[in-house]
Amino acid sequence: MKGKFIVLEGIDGCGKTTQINELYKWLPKSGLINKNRTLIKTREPGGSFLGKEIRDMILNNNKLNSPSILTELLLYSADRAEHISKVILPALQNGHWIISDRFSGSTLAYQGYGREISIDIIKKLENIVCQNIKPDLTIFLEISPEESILRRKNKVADRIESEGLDFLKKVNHGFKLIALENNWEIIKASEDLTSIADQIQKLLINKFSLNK
Ligand code: T5A
Repeated sequence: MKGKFIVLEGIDGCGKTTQINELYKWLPKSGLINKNRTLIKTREPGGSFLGKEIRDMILNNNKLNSPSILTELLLYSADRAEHISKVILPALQNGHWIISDRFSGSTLAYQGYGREISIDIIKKLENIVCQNIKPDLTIFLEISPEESILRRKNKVADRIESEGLDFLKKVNHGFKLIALENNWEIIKASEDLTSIADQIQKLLINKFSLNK
């Protein structure tokens, strides 16, 4: 039996990590996952052994040695290829469940709409990288770029987070278009943590309940 692949997407600080941690506590008790299967919590970039090194390379805030935008795209793609081959694909083939903080939608939003690399090129690259793997469910946590910046004001920004408001606006616009085009579930993530967690749980029950 194939496992399930669930992805949370959104701009920086929208609450993906917070909600994935909530899901990671709730899902094993939910009755949705078969008893002999496990739940894997992962992220991009950095979900594989090699990916951790790629993550450091991409997010390192050394302005003098920033990668070109094409190199940046290829590094995110290399991270994803490794993540899929070594973590996601084997887990799904063995019936396990995966929740991932970001996936290919982030590349379309950040490198496509944010950096303005051709969407067509990114989609072609993703076809190679993703090896026919598609999430069973993607949830877009939607907050405004202004709120994103406010939420992260006490945190040291990584290289991508340092791009500022205008960049974030382009990425957010991209995420909204991608979400509509791909029928992602959209949740207003400016609400309180518990209400968002409840909405995510309801979505999963509706989609994956064995009684349906
Ligand atoms: N990237 C990634 C690309 O450019 N291309 C790609 O292909 C991929 C995969 C990755 C960076 O790389 C870029 C995107 C990113 O810039 P990351 O580690 O995923 O980096 O970074 P972020 O998404 O920026 O991670 P953050 O941890 O900053 O954001 P989260 O996980 O969305 O948010 P979270 O849960 O850590 O919450 C942020 C803050 O808000 C509070 C939390 O307590 C925390 O302080 N918060 C709330 N406050 C009020 N109400 C709520 N409902 C809240 N929920 C959380």
